[in-house]
Amino acid sequence: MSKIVYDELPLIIIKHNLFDAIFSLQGAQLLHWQPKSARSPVIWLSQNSLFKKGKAIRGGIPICWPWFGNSNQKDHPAHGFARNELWQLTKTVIKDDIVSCTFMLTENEVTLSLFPHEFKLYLIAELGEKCKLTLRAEVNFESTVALHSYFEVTSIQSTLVSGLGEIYCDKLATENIPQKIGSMTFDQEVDRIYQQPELVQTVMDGQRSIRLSQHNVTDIVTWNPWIDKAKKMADLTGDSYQQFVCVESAHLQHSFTSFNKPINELQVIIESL
Ligand code: TA6
Repeated sequence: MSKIVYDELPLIIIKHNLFDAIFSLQGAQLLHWQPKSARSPVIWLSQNSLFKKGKAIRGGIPICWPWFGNSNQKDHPAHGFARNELWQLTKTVIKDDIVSCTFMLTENEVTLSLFPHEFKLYLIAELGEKCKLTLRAEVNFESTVALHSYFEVTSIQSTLVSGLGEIYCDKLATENIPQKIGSMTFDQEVDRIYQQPELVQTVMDGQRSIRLSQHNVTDIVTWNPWIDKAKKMADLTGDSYQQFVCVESAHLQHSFTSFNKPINELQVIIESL
């Protein structure tokens, strides 16, 4: 395990006999995970992403907290501040079959100006042939959360996501009607929140399957910007929208934490099959 600085950001590089992984300390963001058994990375990262202080990295698994989406308050960053702040790597355990890293973020001047509450936020990442991510929030105030995961696919047009359930809210005017209820296929921009997902989703692109096992997740968000929106995104190259699909583990419908529920955890286990 080593630490480097890439452009403006400190990265943690892990080379293990079972997998390779990279984290950004900004956002405790998993940027790369490829088990030795996988033919290509499981997690997608844009070739055009910025690595600048305070700027969101395009790809990987951004942590959206203490709010998901756009805030109703001026100057509040989309998807909260957790992905833009520098976390601490507080614990690392390296074993033959697994590497466990615990990252922590707590309040600072910037966060207090946006969210006037003390808090502790932990990401416990357990990497091996599987990738288990547990997000734990300790704050006696309302928050919502999402692990905004970008998964690498051969081609978005040949991708099907199953296990989504049948109830969803579509954030777009023109929705992409799935070919099969409970599954999602992609032939235009998709931005959808599934509100009664199954415990397991599978991302299939015809070459491999990625299985997602969820714990304490109330919503699954599926997103692909498609052609027009991708063209407006400086941190996406040309047709790179075709190489990823976002399938996000979220807790949106009701507070992830609140005064009555000051501690809560959400977890996803990712497997490349
Ligand atoms: O998760 C879907 C979404 O909320 C989309 O609406 C789109 O905004 C995407 O997240 C990416 O957001 P970002 O702030 O990372 O550009």
